[in-house]
Amino acid sequence: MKRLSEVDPEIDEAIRLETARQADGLELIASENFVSEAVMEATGSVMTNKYAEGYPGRRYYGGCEFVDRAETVAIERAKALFGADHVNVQPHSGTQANMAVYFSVLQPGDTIMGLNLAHGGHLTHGSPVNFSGRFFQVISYGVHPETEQIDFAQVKRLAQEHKPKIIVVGGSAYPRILDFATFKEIATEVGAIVMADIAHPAGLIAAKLHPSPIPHAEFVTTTTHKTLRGPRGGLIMCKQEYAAVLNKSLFPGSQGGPLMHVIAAKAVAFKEALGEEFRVYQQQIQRNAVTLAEELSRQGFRLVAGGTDTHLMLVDLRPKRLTGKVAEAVLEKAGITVNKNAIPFDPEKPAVGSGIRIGTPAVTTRGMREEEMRLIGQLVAEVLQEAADEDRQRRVRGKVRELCQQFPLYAERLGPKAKEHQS
Ligand code: DSN
Repeated sequence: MKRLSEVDPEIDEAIRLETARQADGLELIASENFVSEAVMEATGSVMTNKYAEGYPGRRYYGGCEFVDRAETVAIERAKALFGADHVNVQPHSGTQANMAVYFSVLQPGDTIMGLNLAHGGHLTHGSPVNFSGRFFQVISYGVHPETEQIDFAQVKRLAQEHKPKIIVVGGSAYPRILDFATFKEIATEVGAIVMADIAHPAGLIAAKLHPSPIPHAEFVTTTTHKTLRGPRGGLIMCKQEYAAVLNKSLFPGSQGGPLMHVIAAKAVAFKEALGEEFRVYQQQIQRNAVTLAEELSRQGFRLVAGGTDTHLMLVDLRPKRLTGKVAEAVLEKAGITVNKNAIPFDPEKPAVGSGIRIGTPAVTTRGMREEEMRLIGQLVAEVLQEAADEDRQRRVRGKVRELCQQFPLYAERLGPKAKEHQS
């Protein structure tokens, strides 16, 4: 069989350069991580060749004996990991997981409530530019202007007034603990279903370092590739009474053939997450986030909601007279990858943003700990103190490279071209 480098040198080179970019820079995007070699091997396996519409034992294709085995193992492991009644491992993404839940219990035009995207929510929780905002009536709740944490008085008032069918709990830029129990109380009072979207804290929840939504939510959705450190994909859990309607809503309702190679890789990631090492890893993510937040505060940055309980933090750059867009760009020149992000009550457009979001899952996977977090906080400050100073960016780029070399990533996979690119 011909190797990729022979068949398609252009794509081979792009992959090698991306491998080098990942190895050679500090990945602080809160939703990214580095999977294990075992997860990557399953993702790149022959299971990509198989059509398997349906569910284990009830497929629309022959030859499903072994993919059935992989999917059943993935389901059982996810149930054990989160303590869920029912699991569907087929969503291709978090968005498709959320879509399948909505279409299992809602009709177009029904009302949903979710956290405002500009306050840390997610596109699929009712943004007008997303299917969720186009198909449903959306009532957004937000954070309190003083605490910058979820304003439960507002959640309660809006829920009583609008009687949503679903209350969505979760988001993509909320640094504090999600209080699922209080959401459940409000939902019960107004007859709503709770859907917890735990895409961000899923790993912390699996490791029991963040409260679990399972006792409080009829549906729980997540991606598998953030703190959970699995392949790129989605997952849905629900109470047994919704199992049949949910499965139908996912297939044939909103997806066709499942990605069996990704499902096999999800199974591998869940096995890893069930081990003791994973708990230690999640504890370190949290400690690293707290340490980095403290260092950034010491360096004079304002953190939204006063800091973090999780793996991520939001830095308000307005006091530094910087935008998120500029900060993202100059940090990238220094080899530090973050994303611009809206902060609550942001005066800037989303494409500019007044903040950056920073997360510790990926650097923690490399083995970095508190000492490195303090150094990273200082490097971020060094760059942002004089954002126009290109010498500074080059100087920090060198320090970032040195730090990354002490914590190698996929070292054995680096081909000669990637190594050239690194040097
Ligand atoms: N885009 C993801 C994130 O970065 O948080 C959410 O879907």
